[in-house]
Amino acid sequence: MSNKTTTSQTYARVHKCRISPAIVIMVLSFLVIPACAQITAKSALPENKQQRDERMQWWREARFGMFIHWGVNSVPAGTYKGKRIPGIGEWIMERADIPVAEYEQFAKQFNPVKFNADQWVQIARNAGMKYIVITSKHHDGFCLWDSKVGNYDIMDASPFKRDILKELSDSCKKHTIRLCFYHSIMDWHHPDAQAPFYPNYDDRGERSNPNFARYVKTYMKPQLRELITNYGPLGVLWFDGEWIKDWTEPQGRDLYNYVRSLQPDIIVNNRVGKGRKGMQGLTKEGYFAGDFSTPEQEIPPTGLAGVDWETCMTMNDTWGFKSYDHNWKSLEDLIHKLVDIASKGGNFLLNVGPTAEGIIPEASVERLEDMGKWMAKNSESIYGTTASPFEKLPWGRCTTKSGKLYLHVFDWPKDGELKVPLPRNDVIKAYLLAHKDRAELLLGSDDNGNLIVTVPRRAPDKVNTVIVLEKEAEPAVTSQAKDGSVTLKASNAVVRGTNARYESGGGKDNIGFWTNPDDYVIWRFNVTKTGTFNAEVTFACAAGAGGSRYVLAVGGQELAGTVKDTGGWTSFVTEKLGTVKITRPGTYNLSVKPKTMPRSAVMNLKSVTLVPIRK
Ligand code: H79
Repeated sequence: MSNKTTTSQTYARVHKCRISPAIVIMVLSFLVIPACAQITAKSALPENKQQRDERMQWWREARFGMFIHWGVNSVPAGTYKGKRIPGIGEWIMERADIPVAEYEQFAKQFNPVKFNADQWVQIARNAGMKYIVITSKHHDGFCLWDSKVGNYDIMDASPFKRDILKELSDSCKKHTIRLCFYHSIMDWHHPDAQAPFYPNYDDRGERSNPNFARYVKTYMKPQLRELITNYGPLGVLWFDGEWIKDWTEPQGRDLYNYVRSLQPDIIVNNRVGKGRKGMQGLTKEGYFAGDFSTPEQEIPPTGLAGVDWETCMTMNDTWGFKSYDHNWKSLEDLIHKLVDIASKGGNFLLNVGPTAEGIIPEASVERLEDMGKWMAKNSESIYGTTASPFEKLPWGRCTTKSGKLYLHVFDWPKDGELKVPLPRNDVIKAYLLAHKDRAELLLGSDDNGNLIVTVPRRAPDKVNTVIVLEKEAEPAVTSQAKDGSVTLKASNAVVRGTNARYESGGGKDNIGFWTNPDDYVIWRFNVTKTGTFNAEVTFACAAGAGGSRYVLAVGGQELAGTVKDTGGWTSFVTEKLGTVKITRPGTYNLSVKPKTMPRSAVMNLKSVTLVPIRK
């Protein structure tokens, strides 16, 4: 298999909406199907977009998870009968043509006495990972839990006799990590599945086992029921080995529905059905079983609008432990990959392959610890972010959320000037995410209208320094009323500055605390009925506080106003300021900016109304 990874610097603009969690509501509404439910293409279940968004929310926010490939393949650890077997370690049964009965002997030697679920979960947590996906059963068919449906499992076929998945399930609950299972549809051990195909257990879809339906009905599905009901609630069921001839898209759909009927909010990968395109893992057109795409050992060149995806990847060249694979990726490479993926709107599922003793290899632990150190300072730029708005950035990557851009600088500018393709005016301030004092970085622009951030001469973090850009908030757009008037209320204004803010209650419904004359307010509104309008300002000002002068600007026109005493901070009056002409339909800004503030405050501003003048 190919171990190439793509880290192309092209991006796509991806926009996803996030909805607050309401899993209870989701489950209820799932049971009571709304008459007008819009059926999404991705799911076989009646689920509308909002319900799907709620179900996917934790996963989309998590961005970083741990894959654990573990089982009896860690006993041979890449060597069979004294020979080093090429390829990925968990495939040794297939690669070395090991007969079932012989392979079963490894199960008898699988006694991972050093396994400590808490330790593993801590390693994931400290790395900043939010979920763990462990192989409940890999292609070799060995089960890591106490299955009542079969006896090729940790209790009945190995000397260990501890329920590994139960211990992990308890630990994950304790440490608030989501537990997820990888489960292979292909099974090289079960006589009704691929076992009789020895020595080609994986014949790439050539042959059928006439009893495969029985395996699905009496073995695989009951086992999945055990996993969901006894070890859940689960985060994800991560299927694999779906390419065999015996597996079809309708079976995939049926399995998807089956696991979701057992746990309605469970998330299922696209390998449940036949929809994945090779190792790139994206779902083909027209297929819909599964909730997310699964690129394996590669990162897509761009993000994909509206597609949930997760790249799974090894830290060396094997998933299951191989004693002699020391080809570890560097810390820098791993952090860059995590960020590259986040900048394209995907998740990173990074693998560890523990030994037959139950130890996660030291090389993996070190890298995870170091990723954790970076995450401890910078995870705000990963969790809950969405894809970069930029096509390409020569120095690194960008992630974004709620009015902030996170610039991940891989290549630090030697001249101390970081160029960002954004207008200077779109940005309020910039600071280093890892610096607690959030000292503001100097902002400027070049002749081509690019933002220039002046940064320290030396990179504060050699691997990846994150610079936060806080963007100007965009005011909501107010529409014109039927009569053509536009009422801009304080509650809809965006306030820029340090002191002024919206206040309400006790007769107040206005911009107040306006004690800094540099603060100003801005609205956006839409005009369909053009014409000439009277601009009316509703405000209040306590006796003795008046006299501030201000400018109301709209559509390139300015009207001057002077605040008079109205008798109290809640004694509102409406004053006509003058007329403005709006000759084209469109979206406009209206701002109110103080010029002078001779006393303690500017005013309490309740609203600005544009009233059309009838001819
Ligand atoms: O569990 C790990 C591996 O053991 C398993 N997936 C990860 C997560 C795996 N890696 N490689 N393979 C399985 C080999 C499968 C390759 C192929 Fe195909 C199957 C080539 C042709 C059929 C996948 C499906 C690529 C094209 C179609």
